[in-house]
Amino acid sequence: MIKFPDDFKGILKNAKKVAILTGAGISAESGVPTFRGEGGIWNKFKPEELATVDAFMSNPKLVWEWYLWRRQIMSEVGPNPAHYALVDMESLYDDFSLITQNVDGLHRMAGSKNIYEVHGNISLNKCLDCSRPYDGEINIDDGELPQCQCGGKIRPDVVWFGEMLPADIINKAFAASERAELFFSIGTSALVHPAASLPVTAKQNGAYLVEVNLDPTPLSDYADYTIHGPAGEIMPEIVEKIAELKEDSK
Ligand code: BJW
Ligand code: ZN
Repeated sequence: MIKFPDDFKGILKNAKKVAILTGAGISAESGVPTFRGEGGIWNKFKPEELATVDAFMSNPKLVWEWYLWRRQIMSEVGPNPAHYALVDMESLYDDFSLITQNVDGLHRMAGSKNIYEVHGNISLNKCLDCSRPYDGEINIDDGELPQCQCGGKIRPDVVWFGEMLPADIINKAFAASERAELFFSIGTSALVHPAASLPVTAKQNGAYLVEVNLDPTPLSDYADYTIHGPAGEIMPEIVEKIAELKEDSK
């Protein structure tokens, strides 16, 4: 059972503009490994070995093996109660933006609408050189890696370290954070920038900042309210409370 202090209840009931930032932790209960911490995929693989252009240039087969392994996991899982709670939450607020660092597509699969995927989508491919989308098969078994018509190497359409985030999407994510009255940071270690700056931007612009995470993060002491626990249990309880508060005030 979560506690609902008065200031939290007040903002849940009265906020009109809400923004959410999600990270790998929201998909953990679906069976998608997180990046860091216990069970994190990067306990086995160092990020700088795999999620950079340099790594891809020097060993594209290894990087593709990693992505195909993750695609396989993601093709076998579905949204969990936290994803579905955010679908319901969207229907309770006039201005609702769901910013996700996740590349797994589970928010879309659950039915959320106003989504900003700031780190791309693992199911898409593009050319390393000209960025043209590529929807052919990726078959790395024969040693031949897929190539664009321009001759460039085909890569997953995700954002690697040292790369710019898609400008239109991250700009909209910052705008939503600046105007938010209520901001939730859910299941992210809040370490990777610029996404990790979004909750700070929101609070600096007057939002009430809530963190939902299993463990403490650099944001925990800064947030107005921090709830430690699994997102799949916490988020449905919060959304049920919002519906109840709004119903009572009718
Ligand atoms: C649960 C749970 C449950 C578990 N319930 N909770 C400013 C300061 C310092 C550095 C930088 C800076 N600005 C830029 C940088 C450099 C760099 C960066 O941030 N480095 C830091 C690590 C120090 N950033 C970049 O390079 C970015 N680009 C950029 O800034 O471009 C401009 C530029 C260019 C050139 C030079 C300089 C600037 C790009 C970042 C791209 C990140 N890409 C990845 C890979 C995506 C593709 C793929 O999936 O393979 O994105 S890295 C990886 O980390 C992935 C994630 O989206 C991201 C964040 O991870 P997330 O989601 O937070 O997951 P975890 O695992 O870290 O945390 C899970 C959390 O859930 C934990 O807290 C658990 O406790 C919790 N949890 N189960 C609730 N059930
Ligand atoms: Zn190309």
